[in-house]
Amino acid sequence: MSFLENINSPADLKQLSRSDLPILASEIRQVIVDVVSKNGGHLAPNLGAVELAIAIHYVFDAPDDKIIWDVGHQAYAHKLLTGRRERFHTLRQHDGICGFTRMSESPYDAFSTGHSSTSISAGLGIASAKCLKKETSKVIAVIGDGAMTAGLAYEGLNQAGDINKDLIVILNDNDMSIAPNVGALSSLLSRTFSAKYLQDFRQEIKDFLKSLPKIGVDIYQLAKRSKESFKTFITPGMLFEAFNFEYFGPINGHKLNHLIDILNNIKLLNEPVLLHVTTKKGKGYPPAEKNPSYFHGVGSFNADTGEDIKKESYIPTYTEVFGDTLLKMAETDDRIIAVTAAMPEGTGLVKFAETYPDRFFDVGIAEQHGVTFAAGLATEGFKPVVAIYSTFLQRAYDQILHDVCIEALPVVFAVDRGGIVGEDGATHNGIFDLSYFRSLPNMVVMAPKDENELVRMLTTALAHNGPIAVRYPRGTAAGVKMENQDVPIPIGKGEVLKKGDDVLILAIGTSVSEALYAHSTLMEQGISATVVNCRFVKPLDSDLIGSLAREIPRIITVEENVRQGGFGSAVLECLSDQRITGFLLECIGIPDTFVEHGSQNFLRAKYGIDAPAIVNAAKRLLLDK
Ligand SMILES: Cc1ncc(C[n+]2csc(CCOP(=O)(O)OP(=O)(O)O)c2C)c(N)n1
Repeated sequence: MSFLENINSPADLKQLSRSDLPILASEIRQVIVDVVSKNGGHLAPNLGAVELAIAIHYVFDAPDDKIIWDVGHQAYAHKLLTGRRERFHTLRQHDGICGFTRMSESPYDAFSTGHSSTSISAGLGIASAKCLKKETSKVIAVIGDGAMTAGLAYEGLNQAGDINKDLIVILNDNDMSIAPNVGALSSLLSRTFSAKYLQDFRQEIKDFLKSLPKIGVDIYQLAKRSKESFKTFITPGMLFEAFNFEYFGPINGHKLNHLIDILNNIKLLNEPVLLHVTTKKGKGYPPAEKNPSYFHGVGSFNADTGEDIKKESYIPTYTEVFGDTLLKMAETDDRIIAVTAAMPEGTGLVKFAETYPDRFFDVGIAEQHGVTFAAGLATEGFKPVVAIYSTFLQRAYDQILHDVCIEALPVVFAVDRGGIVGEDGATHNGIFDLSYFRSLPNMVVMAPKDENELVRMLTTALAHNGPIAVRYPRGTAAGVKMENQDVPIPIGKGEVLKKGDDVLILAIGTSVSEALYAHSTLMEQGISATVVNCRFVKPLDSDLIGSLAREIPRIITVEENVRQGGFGSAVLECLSDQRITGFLLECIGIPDTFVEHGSQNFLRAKYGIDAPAIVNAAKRLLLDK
């Protein structure tokens, strides 16, 4: 029997001797590779954090001690050690174990995560609450160097250092975000100093200071006396000590004995502490060590070879179509600039980055900054295209409003992963964007029905002199013929795809194909429908919608977005503004709930936003005379 099979809680882990722990680590790695190769998931981050999870649970007493895993994408070992071993094979499946930490899943998940860089703020809140409740248990936030590129992390550090709470931050530094990490902090962290180098450097500084006439010797004496002295002057500790954190490290995050010793010592302190741990992303699985970016988050693969087992599709993804189109457009327009927030691969911009390094900016996990940065570029006559997943762009709502929309700056938002994304679940579904974009004055909001329309919408966006968003889904495109790519779509114009007298189906984005399937099914049942691809959520084609609504007063709106404030709401407002009455309308969209993890198609059926749901709505409307 393996060690892991006997562990049902951290108390069982504590029964093991230290010499057993490396064997346990390799058992955990094997389970992770096995399950992720079948279900997909975040492989490389988890393999890098196995020893960290073991050491933390060996030393601390969860769930009294609170452990917060930033992003939560590296918490699989933590899940295996905290009573979820038997259900782990259900990882990321509907009703199974979530790919991130969830308070509702386990008392050992101290905070729900998915979006980056929240752990220090949440940890500080918990530490402050413990202080008010006079509890002495500990709070540990584990955060990656990638997550440290977000401003939110520094807001947390800044307050923590000020109010001096009992908070342990463990910086899991693997020199990688999804792609290689970016930014000035990253180069500070990756500086490793040999003892010899340090000696020589100190001597050089000493000589330099002493060589300064008069003041030099005094400064040298002062520097020598000061607690920080040279160590903080030239190590990453400098930064964290400036925030009033006690800094330890960097230490090797795969050496269990060392980790456990230092955590046992740190546990005795009652002030803000930062432990800097270096780890290897993908540790222990050669394909992931070799290609940590690819194995950051993967679909199913062959566990023996690391090779993708999905069938090669000749149809590109929407992301690829976007990336290739922007690359092509940038050839003839040197004002086009691409901006990504730590996701060059995910947003299809790798080729752009290679071809136009000067016109490509990876701002780190800093969506807010990325949007304001783009606004700055736009004020100077450039055409920034901000490519960010719908869910992460939620962070930058105020920047879109305040820095882009008020002055109607021409920033293009390429909103990838709009709609249900599937296995990543509630934190990652892009089902709010039509509503949040729609609420902003000066904003144009589009969603293509297929990849050909995506290209035309990008042409439209780059020709438009104001803020404009194009929202497209995760996954393979429709596989349609590409035509009229350079012809922009007139802003606010929809297109009638089918004509019929019984019901009017108004659809947007990928819901258009569901509407067309529904149209065929309804035809077979003797019901004729008009299907409109509305293309724009804002401005709506109010003339077209108004005139059709007068002719066919049984209306269905369809969108892969929450119903609140979305496309259907826009249609209702439009009909009411035109004083149109006497119609029946069903809004099909995501009900007022968070959509959990599961496959995209399963969830579309579960939440009633697919073709059968449209057919049922049509029948209900026809019965309701
Ligand atoms: C706000 C936000 N933007 C983007 C992401 C996508 N994302 C998930 S993990 C990750 C990289 C995190 O890097 P790091 O913190 O160093 O952890 P590692 O994966 O290297 O262990 C990114 C960009 C996210 N989860 N949240």
